[in-house]
Amino acid sequence: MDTRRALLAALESGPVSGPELAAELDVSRAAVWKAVEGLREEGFAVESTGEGYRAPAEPAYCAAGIEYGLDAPYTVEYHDRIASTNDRARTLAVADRTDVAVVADEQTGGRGRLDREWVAPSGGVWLSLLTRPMVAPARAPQFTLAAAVATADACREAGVNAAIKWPNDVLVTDTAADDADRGGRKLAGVLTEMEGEADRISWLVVGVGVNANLDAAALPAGATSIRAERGAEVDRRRFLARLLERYADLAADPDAILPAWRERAATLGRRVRVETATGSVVGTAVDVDPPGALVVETADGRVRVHAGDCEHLRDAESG
Ligand code: BT5
Repeated sequence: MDTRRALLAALESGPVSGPELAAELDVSRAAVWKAVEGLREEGFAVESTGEGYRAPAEPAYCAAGIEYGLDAPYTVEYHDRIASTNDRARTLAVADRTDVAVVADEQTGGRGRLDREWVAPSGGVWLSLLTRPMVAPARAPQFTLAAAVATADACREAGVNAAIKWPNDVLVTDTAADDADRGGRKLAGVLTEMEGEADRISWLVVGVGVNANLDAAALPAGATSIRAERGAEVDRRRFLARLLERYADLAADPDAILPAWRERAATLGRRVRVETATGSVVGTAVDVDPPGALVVETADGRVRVHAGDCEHLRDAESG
């Protein structure tokens, strides 16, 4: 472990003195001091007290702040502003990095699926997680589902009644206006990108955009934010840590992903219209099959849809 990481870990269990830590890590006192200064420069305001160095009571939303107390095997790279965290994670993938969470306060060129624009002003949670799971490329969709589950759970813990619309949207669905909203207001989306060989993913970037502390007015029509829903700011540092921890747990236990997704789904049991590359499929969404296909009961029988845009229909609507 490098000195910075070791220092962060040590601060978790209370104040620690420089000389003590230097002895423990077998590095010079100057190296410890440099690590402290480095954390402060990142925005993690380490305090100097009579008992030694102490973590700030309210760590800032920055790389060290997010890593502090994080129980997931990722390092964090933080940007105040960047074009797209997914683009940055792809660059890191090409540079042979892995297990990095790229986080930005603001994106100027955020992307949705099919090169659609993703609006990402300052105040959101914009994340791209680079990993190299040892599975076949065909199983990549399960990570999109896992990210949606992790996001929905983090939103629920923040007090927002979130549910998942297949395959990648996290929605708020708890108002009488739901039907008028065509199934809910969009709180978050997931964009998964990868490169793979025949039998193995070489890198996977799971991009998650959550409208955290934003005004609905700054977002496209039909979108909402955690702040707008709960009427108060969410602590983005804690929120993101929960999301990453939940995602790491699911990624390590793939059999848990589909059952968890089904439990949080707003789509199952609904009438849907799914626009796919080969036309639209209308019917009742009845299940999700591995690795993430939506099973739709249509007038002509069951259809499995692997990719597309899904719209929830009112029950009487036939499309
Ligand atoms: C998505 O695409 O929902 C995936 C969004 C992924 C964004 C993250 S942010 C971190 C990472 N870095 C990136 O560059 N991207 C990822 P899709 O299902 O195609 O939905 C896109 C559509 O959602 C747009 O066409 C708009 O209609 C709408 N939209 C755009 N910005 C939005 C926002 N902030 N909130 C809700 N809806 C939005």
